Amino acid sequence: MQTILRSKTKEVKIDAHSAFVIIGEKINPTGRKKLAAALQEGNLEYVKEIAANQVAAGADLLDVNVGVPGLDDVAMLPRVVQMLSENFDLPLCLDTPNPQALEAAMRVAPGKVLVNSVNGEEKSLAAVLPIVKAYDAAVIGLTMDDNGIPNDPETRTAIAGKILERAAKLGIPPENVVIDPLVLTVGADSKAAWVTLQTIELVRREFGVNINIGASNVSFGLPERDVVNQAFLALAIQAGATCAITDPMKYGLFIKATDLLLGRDNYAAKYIKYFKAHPKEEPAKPA
Ligand code: THG
Repeated sequence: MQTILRSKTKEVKIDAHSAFVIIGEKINPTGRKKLAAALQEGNLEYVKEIAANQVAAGADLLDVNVGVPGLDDVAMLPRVVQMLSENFDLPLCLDTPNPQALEAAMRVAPGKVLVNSVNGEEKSLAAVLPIVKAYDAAVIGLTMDDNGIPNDPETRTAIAGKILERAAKLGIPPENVVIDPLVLTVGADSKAAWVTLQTIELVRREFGVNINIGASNVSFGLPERDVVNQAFLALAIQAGATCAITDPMKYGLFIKATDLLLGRDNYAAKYIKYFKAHPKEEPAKPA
C-alpha cells in the first residue's frame, strides 16, 4: 500500500518496500521554551533554522506543530506553512488538534499534506475527515477514542478499523490513512512498548496500511533516552511501521542502517550516501 505525499515539486512515497520515511518532529514548541517564545513573537527565523537542520539531516517530511497556550493557531499555522513551503521543497505534516487551524493551513499548503491527526472519537472523525477529503490529503489515525488509549492491542486495532471504515464512507481510500498505534512511555508502564508493537503487527496483518510511530515518546523519564528510542525504532520497523515522527539529526543514520538490514537498500547505497553527507563528528583529541 502506497501513501503519496507531495510538496511543490517533490513526491514522497510511504510503503513497506521503500526506505522508511522520517517525519521531522522538531517544529513543536512542547517543552521548548525558545521555540514557544519565537512563535509568540511571530519570529519565524528560528522556525526556519529548525526546518533547515532537519532537512539537512534527511527529513522526508516536516511535522508542523505551533501549539503554544494562548497563541492564535488559526493565524499562526498557515503563516508557518507558507514560510516553510516558500523555503523548503518537502511535504508537510500538519500537527494540530484544531480543525479551524488545519483548514486555514490546508488552504495555503502546496501539494498533498499529511494531516496529524484524527482519532476514533466521534467529534474528531466528524471534524477532521471531511477536511481531509475536501483537500485530497492523507491523514494519521490515532488508535484512541472517547474512552482514551486502550491498553490492549486488540482494542487499539479495532479503533484503527473504525477510522478506516469511516474514512472509506467519505471516499477516503485506505492508502490515504496512516495508522498510529500510539506509544506511551515504558518509564510508567513496562508493557507500554509491547502493546504498541503488537498493535503494529495486528494492524499490518488485518489492514495492510501504512503505520506511523512517534518514536521519542517511549523513553520519557528514562536515562539514555536515545538508546531506548533506537531499540524501539528497530523493533517497530521490523513489526511493520513504515514512517516515524522523530528526530532526524539523532536517528537518521540508525534508520538507514535498519533499512539496509531489512534488505531495502541495494548495495548499501543509501546508507553510505547518508553517512557521507553526515559523517559523525570525531571527539576532539586531547592535546
Ligand atoms: N504521534 C503523532 N503525532 C505526534 C506524536 C505521536 N506529535 C507529537 C509527538 N507525538 C511527536 N513529537 C515530539 C516532539 C518532541 C519530542 C517528542 C515528541 C521531544 N522533545 C524534547 C523533550 O520533551 O524532552 C524537548 C525538546 C528537545 O530537546 O528537542 O522529545 O506519537 N501522530
